Amino acid sequence: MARNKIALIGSGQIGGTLAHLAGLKELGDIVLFDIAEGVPQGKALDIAESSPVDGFDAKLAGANSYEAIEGADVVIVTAGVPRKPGMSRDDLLEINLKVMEQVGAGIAKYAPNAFVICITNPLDAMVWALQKFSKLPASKVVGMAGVLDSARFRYFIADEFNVSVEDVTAFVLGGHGDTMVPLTRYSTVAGIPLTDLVKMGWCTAERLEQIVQRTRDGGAEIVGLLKTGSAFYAPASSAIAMAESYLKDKKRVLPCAAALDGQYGLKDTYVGVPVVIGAGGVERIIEIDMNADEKAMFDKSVASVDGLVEACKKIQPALA
Ligand code: A3D
Repeated sequence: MARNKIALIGSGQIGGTLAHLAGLKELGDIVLFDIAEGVPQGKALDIAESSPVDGFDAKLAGANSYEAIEGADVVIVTAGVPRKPGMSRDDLLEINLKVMEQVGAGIAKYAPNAFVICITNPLDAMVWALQKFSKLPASKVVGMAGVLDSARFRYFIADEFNVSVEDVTAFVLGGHGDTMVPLTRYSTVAGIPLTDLVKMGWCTAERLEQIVQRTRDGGAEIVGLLKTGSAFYAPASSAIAMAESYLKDKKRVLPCAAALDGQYGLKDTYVGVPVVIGAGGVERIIEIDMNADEKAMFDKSVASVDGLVEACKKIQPALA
């Protein structure tokens, strides 16, 4: 059986980490693509040279031409520019929209059967545009944000309660931005909802709200510390979990930015919701029940995504 092929469009901080993780997990052969000459080639060679030490078999190649991604099973897109301190994700919109146009054309030509995971910000608008530019089926184009936002929430909860991260599940929905919706009612420690843990005296409602807010600000916290770029280890791990679920048909239930076609009363939009990822791509969109407060937060988040999508349509009328 031939190995899977994983193409990484963008070989910066996240792209390089993705290549390393995909190698370590033996997910397949890896192609790093970038417009910067030498960077994808250098990273590919460096990671390949680590393979004898870590004992993984994978071919790694770097490229500056889209032909190299031909026939890829999975394409993970990080091409574009990341945030600098003081920049919001939305400030990136205009530059990265142009990048999505090029990337979409490259995928359409060379990897039309791939499962595509977009990471480029502003996430929900970029994955929406990438699906339009590439014309791939909506079930094969998905955005990574919820896995990362939920992982941050899980980490903060595990740290607060001094329990294993493995026993914390968390649910963060909505757009990937300041309006994301961490759902405490659906987040648990070993199945016990966080709202019950507050009743049991594990922490106060105020403390839980602080953790929720830290989750919303999780990206900015890292940008503020790094000063020269944004988070890349946890974003890469999160996208690899999604790729692995597709390649191994694991059917994991993961919060992802998915194309909605009537679910949650929304159409022609991408927003973070729980989905099942298997060999068919996004095989199912799970519609959870929300109470009035949660629905209000979700609606606010959707409105902010809509605003970005409208901005994309103004910049690129072909998307309208
Ligand atoms: P960075 O290290 O700058 O890598 C981006 C790479 O894209 C660089 O190597 C560029 O040369 C390359 N590039 C630029 N334009 C093109 C193009 N037209 N075609 C191909 N490659 C190009 O950034 P990064 O890896 O830290 O972040 C990548 C993206 O992910 C940014 O947009 C971030 O904002 C975003 N990001 C999203 C999340 C989410 O949770 C959604 C988290 C962290 C970062």
